[in-house]
Amino acid sequence: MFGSLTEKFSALFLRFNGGVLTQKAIDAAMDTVKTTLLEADVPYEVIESFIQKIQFDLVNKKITASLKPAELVMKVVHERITELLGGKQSAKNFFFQIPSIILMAGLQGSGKTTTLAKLAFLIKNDAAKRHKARKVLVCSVDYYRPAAREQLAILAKQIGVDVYVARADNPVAAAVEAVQYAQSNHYEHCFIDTAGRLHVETQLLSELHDIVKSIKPTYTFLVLDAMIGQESLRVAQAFEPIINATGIIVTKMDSESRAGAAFACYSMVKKPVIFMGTGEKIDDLEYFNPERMANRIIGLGDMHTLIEKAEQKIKLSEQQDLQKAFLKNKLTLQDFSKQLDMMGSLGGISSLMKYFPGIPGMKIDAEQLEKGEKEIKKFRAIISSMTIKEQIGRSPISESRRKRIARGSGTLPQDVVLLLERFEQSQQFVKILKRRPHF
Ligand SMILES: Nc1nc2c(ncn2[C@@H]2O[C@H](COP(=O)(O)OP(=O)(O)OP(=O)(O)O)[C@@H](O)[C@H]2O)c(=O)[nH]1
Ligand SMILES: [Mg+2]
Repeated sequence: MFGSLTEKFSALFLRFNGGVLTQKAIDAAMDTVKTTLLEADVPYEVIESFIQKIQFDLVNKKITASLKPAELVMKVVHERITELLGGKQSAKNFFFQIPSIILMAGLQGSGKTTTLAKLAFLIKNDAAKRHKARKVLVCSVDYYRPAAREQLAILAKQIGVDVYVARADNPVAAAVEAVQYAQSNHYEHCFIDTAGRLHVETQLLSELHDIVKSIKPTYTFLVLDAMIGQESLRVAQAFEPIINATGIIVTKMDSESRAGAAFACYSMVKKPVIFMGTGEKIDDLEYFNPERMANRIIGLGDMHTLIEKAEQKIKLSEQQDLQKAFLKNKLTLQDFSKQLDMMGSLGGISSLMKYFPGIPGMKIDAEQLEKGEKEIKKFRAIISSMTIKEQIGRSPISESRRKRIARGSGTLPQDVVLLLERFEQSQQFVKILKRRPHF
């Protein structure tokens, strides 16, 4: 996501390791910060004031025995990036009140419809975890592109929410109709999807203005595509007076994009980024947390988000089973396969890497990564071609069995040997971990 940004920040902190914090060193570091942020498409004026603040902090903060120069620089940069992204205040998780009307606004192709579906899915999923059900209605008031309404209907079906098809022939009346329908049918959340335009246009804005005035949404989200760079600032500045957004959703964060601009929105329009889209799938949506994002940007990793992701995507019973096996020191190939499945549900190695400290800034060989992912796929296929007894270690895997398993999984006998070696290594690892006093 921020590959090069993180890489540069990590290198910057390394430069201070063991060094002394002289004015010359600070100036040189600030030059690096400036070019790094410019490359990430953060607007110049935002960078200027950001750097002034960091310089002020560095000059005014004392280096203590417990804080080395590199750590001090890192701390100051971290604090200021957090502030730039919205501060600690907006780190609180956002939640949707009941009942609520949610309006999506943004340019064409920014991801309004996709994000609407992701939000509806999130609401349903969160409620389901608490054994609750939510009545959600979605309605598209895009009267320019018939396929847009069709797209929303398909997504709604996928996630199991109701679609309202308005009879009115204009977007404002249609939105009013949908909201009235939601209210009289006791829907807890009603989403309104609006039409986008390629550029900011008066007609689009005045239509949005009328919709907002007529339905008075509880939440209005401005959806910004991270890939459009500084254009997103102009969009935010044009939309904001009209829609008075609750917050911003930055989409396509999974692309190696110039997301810096979208993040600078907070300092320009004073509206927080609340969610970010990290892919095309329905659950590729994360709460935006400025402090954790600052961690990721400067290479401290983001284990919190990873753990939350794991909790969301992996069934509690599976986590517990694995934990039990782990504690009993009895990991079987079946458990090993479950571990691999879990990695898969979290998006594979490349996706996991982003959350680990230090790793995002390191150059990872794409070839190695691909090899690792392929290996995992192979291992899962091999284990599923074994008999249950083989999987739980009751039948030793002889040479003839190895051949049979390889044939069944479309792999080679040496792949089976490699899997058994890896499994053995993971057993050793468990033993070492268990010997540690705090485990
Ligand atoms: N990679 C990636 N793609 C996304 C993300 N969000 C949306 N997209 C893709 O962006 C494209 C446009 O998304 P839509 O949701 O149709 O955008 P829209 O704003 O509703 O577009 P209009 O209705 O035409 O104005 C689709 O191909 C989506 O799959 C994201 O977070 N990551
Ligand atoms: Mg759309």
